[in-house]
Amino acid sequence: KQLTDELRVRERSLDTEGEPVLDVEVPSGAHIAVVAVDDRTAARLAAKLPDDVAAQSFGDPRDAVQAIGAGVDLVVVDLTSKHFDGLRVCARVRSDAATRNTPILAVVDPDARDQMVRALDLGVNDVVTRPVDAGELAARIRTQLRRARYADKLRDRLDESLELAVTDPLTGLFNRRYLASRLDQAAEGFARVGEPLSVILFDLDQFKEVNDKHGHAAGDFVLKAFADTLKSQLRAIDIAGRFGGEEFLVILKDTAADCAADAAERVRAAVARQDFSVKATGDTLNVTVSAGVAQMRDGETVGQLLDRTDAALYDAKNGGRNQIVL
Ligand code: GH3
Ligand code: MG
Ligand code: MG
Ligand code: MG
Repeated sequence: KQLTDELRVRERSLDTEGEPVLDVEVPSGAHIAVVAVDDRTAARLAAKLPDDVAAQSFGDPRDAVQAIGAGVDLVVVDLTSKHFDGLRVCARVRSDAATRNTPILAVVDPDARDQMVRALDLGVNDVVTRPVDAGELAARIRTQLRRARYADKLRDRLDESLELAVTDPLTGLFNRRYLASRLDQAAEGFARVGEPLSVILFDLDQFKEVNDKHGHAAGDFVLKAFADTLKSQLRAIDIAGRFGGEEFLVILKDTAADCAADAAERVRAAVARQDFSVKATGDTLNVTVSAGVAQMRDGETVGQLLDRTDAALYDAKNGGRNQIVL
């Protein structure tokens, strides 16, 4: 409930139809790079910038593309010289990952309409015509800086929302819904190119007892500690998540069953020797985990694969727990 409320608030703040919800201030002290055909032209153009920005001018496009990185907030490129391919600089700024979203302002000749169109096609955000009026330049810069900052904030909010939507809040691992979608995806990959796909289903042993004897908070603590161990024992490309209460699913792409079983055994052994004392109470808990492992077979559905994994887990429990069954 709390999570859905939170998501709804975020959703509303992402809604660009209504009132702008994100307040963005026009940044002062912005770093602006000015690029022109030679040092003198670049310096003259830089002199028209507002006083509250930090300007750096370049009379050589090679120096410019080298120096323009994440620290630059806006780029002004003078396209009016025949001897200087300013559009190349624009293209470079647009294609580089660090500057992909950096606003570009182009200076164009008022009668060179095709040049202006090409610049806008290339992703230049706005143009200002020669002779450059300092007031107009300042206004266009302010607008672009504000727009860029707004877009940055939106991107951050979106990243946060997406992360929330796929994360289990207690353990920080992926949640069941996300696991299901990744498993479907991996199964498609298996069906298409036959890349081996294995899954591990972990279930903490006698976990009800942990709650009963030590309280729900201690139970939560164990779940978190187990999640950390799980992550640290697996490869970064393995997809680990909380499948249910004290059940954890791991999707191992491009992995055969014996390797998956090795990984599961590594986790089991780590948990068995891990000290699960609860800091707050000083209680020492004896925590173990069981797991079922299965590899996807030809013609099998995801549901059938999970059923076999579950059956293997059941065997591990019946076999005395603290063990892996393949
Ligand atoms: P087994 O070895 O057969 O798996 O025994 P078990 O006690 O672990 O199995 P059972 O399924 O009977 O109990 C699971 C317990 O996990 C019951 C439930 O209260 C607890 N649980 C599920 N989710 C959470 C949670 O988010 N926090 C806490 N503290 N406990 C949880
Ligand atoms: Mg269970
Ligand atoms: Mg259990
Ligand atoms: Mg059980």
